[in-house]
Amino acid sequence: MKKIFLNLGKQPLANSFLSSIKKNEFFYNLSVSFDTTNFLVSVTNPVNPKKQYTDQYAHRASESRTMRDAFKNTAKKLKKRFAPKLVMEIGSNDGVFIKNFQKKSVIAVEPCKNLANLTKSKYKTYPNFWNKSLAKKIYNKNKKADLIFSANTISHIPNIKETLEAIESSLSNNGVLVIEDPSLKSVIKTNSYDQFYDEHVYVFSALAISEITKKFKLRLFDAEEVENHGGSIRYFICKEDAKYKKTQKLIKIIKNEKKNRLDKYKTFLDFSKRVKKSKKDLIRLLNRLKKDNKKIISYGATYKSTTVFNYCNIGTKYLDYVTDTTLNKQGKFTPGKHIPIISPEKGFNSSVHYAFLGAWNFKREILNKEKEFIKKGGKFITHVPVVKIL
Ligand code: JHZ
Repeated sequence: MKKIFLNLGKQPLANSFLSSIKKNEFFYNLSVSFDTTNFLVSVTNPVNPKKQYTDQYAHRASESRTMRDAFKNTAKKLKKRFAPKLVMEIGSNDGVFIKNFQKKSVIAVEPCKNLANLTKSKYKTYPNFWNKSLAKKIYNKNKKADLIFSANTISHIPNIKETLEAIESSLSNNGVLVIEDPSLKSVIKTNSYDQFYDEHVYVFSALAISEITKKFKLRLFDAEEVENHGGSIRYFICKEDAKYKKTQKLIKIIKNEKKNRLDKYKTFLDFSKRVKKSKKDLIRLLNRLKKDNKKIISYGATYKSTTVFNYCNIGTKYLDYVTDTTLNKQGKFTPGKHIPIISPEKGFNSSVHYAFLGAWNFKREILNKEKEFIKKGGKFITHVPVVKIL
């Protein structure tokens, strides 16, 4: 049974960076539920993917050094462990993962045409949504895949049933599905409620993945906690009768999730109380800084900050602008709150007193890069795990 535990109010699409401020912007109500039967945490009423994954899609996975390195290492490890002959990636974005494989051994699936265009000249790229009919088309033309990889994508597809069925039919007998998505344990522990937005339809736990895969002739046999995006889990899944044995690592992760009570509704109700407090604390801090005439900006026009700004009602009253390195976000306005986005070269300088870490998941990379700013007295603000000045 699905039970709502969090209401983050009216939200725009996290990806809808605006070229000009328009009046009829699309908003939906963002509430999050816990399913007491399979432990799945999901957005209660998901948005139609056709509205989200358009040819205007903004996020480029290779925009941070941290992620470029992470994908390179992951590819290396997977090659060594599974020696796949045919690799398929679902949600290949700008090709940051597949570029670590030989051209001929890779199939890319990417519904956003602007992104698919970036990889199609080098790799076999299907510019389509992942579903059963696409899967059939692909495995009829090619072979079945020995490795299906998907980072930050399976959690984005509302129809998990069809997604997993299509994957099961596309895997070779001992093929492996490796998916990586933000971990529920990290979200709850670090109070990162901004991991909930329209695209993050699910925030998975090993408990939930284990339950749900069982229903589709698949089996979770291994998992690994990784630092990516503020704490993610990489899941290793195979067909139910494949050769892989359940690992101790997985058993430990599931045990730990139970210890953290990720199978209990009460855990999420408590989380929801902490989220309300985080909102109050952030507004209080920003009001205090504004009273002292401080210039505050935000660092990284993340999808996550769309949730924070709209839930906490943070607009240009508090933040002068947002800086972001992504070219196609610059010159635009943030969804819902319409804060201008500019390049760091233009906006990240000594006139800034405080920078809210929209990209808190890259805290280490950013603090390292911005030593000069800190040396000159500039400060960062974060809301993860609690609202504070760093
Ligand atoms: P980042 C996106 O979410 C959307 P977002 C998506 N739904 C998802 O699941 C995750 O990614 C994985 C900028 N930046 O990665 C670049 C700087 O300006 O946290 C990015 O625009 N300077 C697919 O948007 C943004 O910040 C820097 O030094 O929440 C980071 O976005 C660095 C490091 C980044 O994902």
